[in-house]
Amino acid sequence: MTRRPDTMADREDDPDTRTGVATQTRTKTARPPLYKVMLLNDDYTPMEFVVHILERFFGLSHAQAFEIMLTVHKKGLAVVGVFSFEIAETKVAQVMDFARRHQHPLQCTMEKE
Ligand code: TYC
Repeated sequence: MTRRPDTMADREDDPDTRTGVATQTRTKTARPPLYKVMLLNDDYTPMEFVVHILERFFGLSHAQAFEIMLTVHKKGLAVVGVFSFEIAETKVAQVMDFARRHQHPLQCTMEKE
């Protein structure tokens, strides 16, 4: 049997060295970004009002709401929940609107996690 010199054709036949254009695409499964919703402390909003907001808009128990309110009061702010962009935006709007209607200066913000 005559042996041909090593050529590109031989390399193409070898499964370990085959060259070509990769056509397989990665299926994208990236999760959407999440947003932290935070309450900020101030000197005027009554503690019970903040507790009520946490129960009403964030579904927290009275005990959980009181605990988070105290964290905000002592540390200046706290994350009260993590949501998709649209849900976070809605929570912030609900809190800000409710506080404004009751003439309290309470501030609620959101930030990408
Ligand atoms: N610091 C307020 C007070 O002493 C209470 C308070 C808690 C206000 C949390 C805002 O997000 C807040 N009455």
